[in-house]
Amino acid sequence: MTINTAKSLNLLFISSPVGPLGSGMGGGVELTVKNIAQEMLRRGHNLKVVAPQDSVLGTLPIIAIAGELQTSAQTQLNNDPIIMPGNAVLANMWDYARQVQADYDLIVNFAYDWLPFYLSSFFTCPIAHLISMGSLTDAMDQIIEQVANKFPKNIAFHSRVQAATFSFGNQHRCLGNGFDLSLYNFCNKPDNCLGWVGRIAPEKGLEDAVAVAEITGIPLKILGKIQDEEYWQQICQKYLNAPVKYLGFLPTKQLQKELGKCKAMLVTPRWVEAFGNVVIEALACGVPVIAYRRGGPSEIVADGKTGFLVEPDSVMGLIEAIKKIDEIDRDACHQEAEREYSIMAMGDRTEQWFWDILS
Ligand code: HBI
Repeated sequence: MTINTAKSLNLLFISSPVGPLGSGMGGGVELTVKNIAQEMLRRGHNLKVVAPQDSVLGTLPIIAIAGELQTSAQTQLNNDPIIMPGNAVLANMWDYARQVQADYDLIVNFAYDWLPFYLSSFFTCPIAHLISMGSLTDAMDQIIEQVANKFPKNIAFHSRVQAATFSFGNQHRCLGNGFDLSLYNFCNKPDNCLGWVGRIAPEKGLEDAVAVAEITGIPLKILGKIQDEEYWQQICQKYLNAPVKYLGFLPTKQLQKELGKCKAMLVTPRWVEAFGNVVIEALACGVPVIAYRRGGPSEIVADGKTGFLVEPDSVMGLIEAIKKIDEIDRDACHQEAEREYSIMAMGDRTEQWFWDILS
């Protein structure tokens, strides 16, 4: 069947079941869904976003579904069984998709959950899966591999290093990510402070950034949702004198205003971050990024050009890099974001993926 690429597609996006869009519980996937949806509408496609109730996504058309939220996959152990709560919002979202699938050309799954992959063979409408994290559990690895074998075009990752955490990953497309860079203002004159942005949870390694603040005395601004309260309290107790300021989970407009004033952003993941949305947000504001050489951020930061890559888990490595931060041209950071990670660049890669699946 020849696909007329001028044709507009009818797209159904199915969001993550871990929290309402806009709550911050969905982490990076919230921004990913919003940005791709916004760009597909701008390109003239028709689109609806199915998401847990109380989701808010700007002016995007949401179909709100009730039900129990899903446990976050990161909290699971490698050989944990698949857990489905009673009246699961995940199941309810996909039952809705089943009912309306005839009205759509393509369903796009953003959830890192077993069910959407398992259902791929039961739907007549093709399902595209954008994988939001690296390998976490055996059960997810197995079901993703089954779909990758049966529908090889329908699997995409954000980064090569994330794809490489799956044994079958290197045969699939990597989309990077994209951001509405018009929301981020370039700041050329930073204050003497550092920034850390992300979900506050153990896999994000915030304690290392706080340790840097305590050792160097350089103030650290912390932005993001406190997902693990106990973990946050432990850090506050352990680093009582560190010059840190928690600014909360801010909307993009305020986040970029605070972030832009930083002389560098520290990225301290303990796990293989699939991508690193916050890295792009920093670069877009002209803020160099000092990141552990681990996961998605190590694929985005050009060492010595848009920041520095550091020995993973080395606080001293972070401090050494901070001393050299003036070598980095803040304008080069902004340029890189524009070239590779604009919403347009991501839209091109994503639309190409959709046409590939449908061709
Ligand atoms: N856990 N079960 C589950 N499902 C998801 O879709 C999911 C998650 N944990 C985190 C997450 N999605 C997002 O924060 C990704 O952007 C990482």
